[in-house]
Amino acid sequence: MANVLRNSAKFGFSGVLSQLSNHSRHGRECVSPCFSLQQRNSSTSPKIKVDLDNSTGVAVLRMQSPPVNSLSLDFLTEFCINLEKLEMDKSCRGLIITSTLSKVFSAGLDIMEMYGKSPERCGEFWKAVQEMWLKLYGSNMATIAAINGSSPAGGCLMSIGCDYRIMADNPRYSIGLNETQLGIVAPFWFKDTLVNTVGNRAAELSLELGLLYSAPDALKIGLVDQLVPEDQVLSTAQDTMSKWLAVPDHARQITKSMMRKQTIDKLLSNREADITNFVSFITKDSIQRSLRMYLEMLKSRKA
Ligand code: CO8
Repeated sequence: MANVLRNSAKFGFSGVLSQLSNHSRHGRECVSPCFSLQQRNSSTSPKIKVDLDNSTGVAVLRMQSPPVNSLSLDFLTEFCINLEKLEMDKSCRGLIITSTLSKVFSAGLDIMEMYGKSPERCGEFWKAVQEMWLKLYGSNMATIAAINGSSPAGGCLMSIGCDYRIMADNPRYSIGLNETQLGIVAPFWFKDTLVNTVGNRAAELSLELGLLYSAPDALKIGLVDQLVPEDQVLSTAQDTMSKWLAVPDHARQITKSMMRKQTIDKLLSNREADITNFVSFITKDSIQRSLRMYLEMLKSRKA
């Protein structure tokens, strides 16, 4: 989408359209899965596995970082590299994100990356969080989160960064931006993404109270789009993706850009200030104390 936007400035709207149709990865060519001709490209890095099916143009990115797919600096770096590779691969038109772990999609940001770390390291970490969101929210690919477990905080951000969300119909799984429960504050671009997904009032309640929604409640407020039995999350995502890919790419991409550009630009033009804010906030003694108490609570739950 970043390319579409750049070209839109350079060539004007019709120029972009003709450019796009020249290189068209047009929807209807490869929507129906043709298993006999299926060709797969796989890549595995320690925390992420990607399978691209060349016959459908759909990649499945599996997060496989036990115990909870927390978003550490290493994880985010791998995630961004994989996303960038897929974005540049003209044969890839759709991306499904899911988890290999039982019960957890992603536990969100790795709290250990925010606890007891130097300001420099915190800044580097936050830049990687921004990068993950910018790449995902602005992706040219159609993106679907196949949420097969709990997805708090940064896990929820990753889910709402996608175009569509399918969640396992399991009342034990929860999703939401629960930052205030940790004594921290979701930054404006987390908030904007949530508002764009569920509307202002639901976002306000959700953020102030740090609510984690059960799967049925998440469906009620529109935080997820569909619930399906747990063993059908991925197959439903694949079926749904074929509908998204039936729409010509250029029309879908320009529309997506129209919906999301303002939100993305807001972070792009405040990126450094956002890093400075994060670092000065997270390194405060009072916030470090809140994080320590939260970590202790997580450990004591197990005991
Ligand atoms: N980061 C680091 N470690 C974690 C995290 C995490 N986010 N979540 C869990 N862990 C650890 C646990 O401490 C535990 O460690 P150990 O085995 O050493 O005791 C291990 O992972 C397994 O955890 P559980 O036993 O709790 O696993 P369950 O399968 O029972 O539960 C859950 C999985 C539901 C994901 C549960 O672990 C949980 O609720 N985790 C906390 C999730 C959370 O609150 N994340 C918020 C992170 S903050 C964020 O993403 C946005 C921050 C924005 C910053 C803005 C500042 C300005």
